[in-house]
Amino acid sequence: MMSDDKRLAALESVKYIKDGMILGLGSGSTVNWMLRALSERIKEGLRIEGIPSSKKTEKLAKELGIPLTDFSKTTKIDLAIDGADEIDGNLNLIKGGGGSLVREKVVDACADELIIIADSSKVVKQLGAFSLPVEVLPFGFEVTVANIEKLGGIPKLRRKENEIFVSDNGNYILDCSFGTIDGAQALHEKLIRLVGVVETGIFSGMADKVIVARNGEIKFLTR
Ligand code: ABF
Repeated sequence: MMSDDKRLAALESVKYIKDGMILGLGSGSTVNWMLRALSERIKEGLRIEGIPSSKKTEKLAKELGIPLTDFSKTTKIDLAIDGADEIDGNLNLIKGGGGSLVREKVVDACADELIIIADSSKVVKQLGAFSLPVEVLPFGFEVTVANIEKLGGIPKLRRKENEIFVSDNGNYILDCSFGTIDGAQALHEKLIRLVGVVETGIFSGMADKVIVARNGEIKFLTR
């Protein structure tokens, strides 16, 4: 069962959390399992402070009694634990399915170490089956759509319950199909230069370790 595997990967990641750490808290259902396990460790006396990467994560962390801090208090994150939508053999990631890619990238890039947790369905030979989320400014997003199309993408404005989805940062998300993505970082660099693009869901060269669970077994992927 995929959710059991997500939970297994999450439980394994909590072993890497040490007393006194500042933790980057990612987003998504796999991370939510990690938050629940972390909450139990805190009840047993573990002292950490977390910086959440989305309003959803912040809400659940508060409900679970996980002490939180923010970048106004510290710009040092010892360890970030996050999920992913696709993971290739070089640990390039596609993230953003949950709409939190911008804050996730800020938190994950700041961390001294980034651990990604996932079930095996996320591991792919090549990125691209999952449409690439790109966060864009609402103003003039139609121009950004046209510019992404010129790069060969097929952008689709993300909607939620028939409304345009708005990120925690007040921006829109374009889910862009590029087919199989050969050069993830090169594509990111083309996209990030487009006026109106805030951030892309390509996380290249960031993950230090990936904990993957498949049918109850844990595997570790490293770069
Ligand atoms: C988050 O984890 C997002 O970037 C990504 O979409 C999500 C994966 O979702 P889940 O853990 O629910 O499969 O970091």
